[in-house]
Amino acid sequence: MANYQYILTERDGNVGIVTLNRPKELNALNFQLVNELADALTEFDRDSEIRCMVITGAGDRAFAAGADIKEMSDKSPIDMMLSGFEAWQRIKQIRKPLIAAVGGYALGGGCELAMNCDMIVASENARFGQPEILLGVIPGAGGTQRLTRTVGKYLAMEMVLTGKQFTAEQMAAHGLVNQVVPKGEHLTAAIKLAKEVAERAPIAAQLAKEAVLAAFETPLEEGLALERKNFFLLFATEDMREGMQAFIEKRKANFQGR
Ligand code: CO8
Repeated sequence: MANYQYILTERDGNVGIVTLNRPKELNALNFQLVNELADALTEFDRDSEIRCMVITGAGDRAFAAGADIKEMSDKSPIDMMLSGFEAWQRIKQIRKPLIAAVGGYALGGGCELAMNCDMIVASENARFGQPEILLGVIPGAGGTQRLTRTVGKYLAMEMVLTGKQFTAEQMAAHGLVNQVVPKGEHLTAAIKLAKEVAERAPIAAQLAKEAVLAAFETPLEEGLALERKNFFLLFATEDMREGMQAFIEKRKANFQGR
């Protein structure tokens, strides 16, 4: 792994972990941090040993309190366009499952980063919000779209129009959080979930992620066609033979990612 300034990377078995590491600034997402994050995730995505990834924030106060307001405050639209968005696009294109482990604030770009992940595990002190309107702007990394498609129009409107914070329990009740765990246990719980995913057939996991995400972007017929194509494709894998044979032989499958 490259030498990063604002993130830490580690591996735990087949799980790659990236920690946003600006705890004094509540892990505010400056441009370099988001770039480093995209680089690290891309590297784990290419690494055949890694089957699932977890993103978390350093310290106990925040996952990420949003884009770095101090860095953004004097930027022009073109600055934002040129330096801000390519890295977010790269994060969106990660093929392996991503889990957000959220403790403390997940605000603005922090909430959007969590929503770029495929599952969200949060501790009971987690707070989610889209406070951009308090700064005179709106979410810019998918908040208006992913939030609305997940929690529905009315709660999304309340979050985006008031900038208010919501608890992990509230977000879980609206389907944005998979698991709420006691304070300080979000990373352990996320890694446990990641290891469960990492035990599954890796190619199937990637094609499943692609198919589920297609539900956000395509009409039903097109999504069903993609699902069928991915389903048929998996019959070309050794893991499919292994999975079905293991069932027949009443043993645990040993998936190789081939
Ligand atoms: N940017 C920069 N610095 C921050 C940020 C941030 N988003 N959040 C916190 N910090 C810094 C504070 O300035 C402070 O630094 P210092 O000690 O040098 O004064 C330090 O972190 C600790 O923060 P506070 O003293 O404010 O801590 P409090 O406990 O009083 O408050 C809050 C915690 C409520 C989280 C408060 O810090 C806050 O409101 N932060 C800003 C939250 C926010 O508005 N986030 C949205 C930002 S806009 C955005 O995310 C748009 C996304 C677009 C993505 C696309 C980009 C290309």
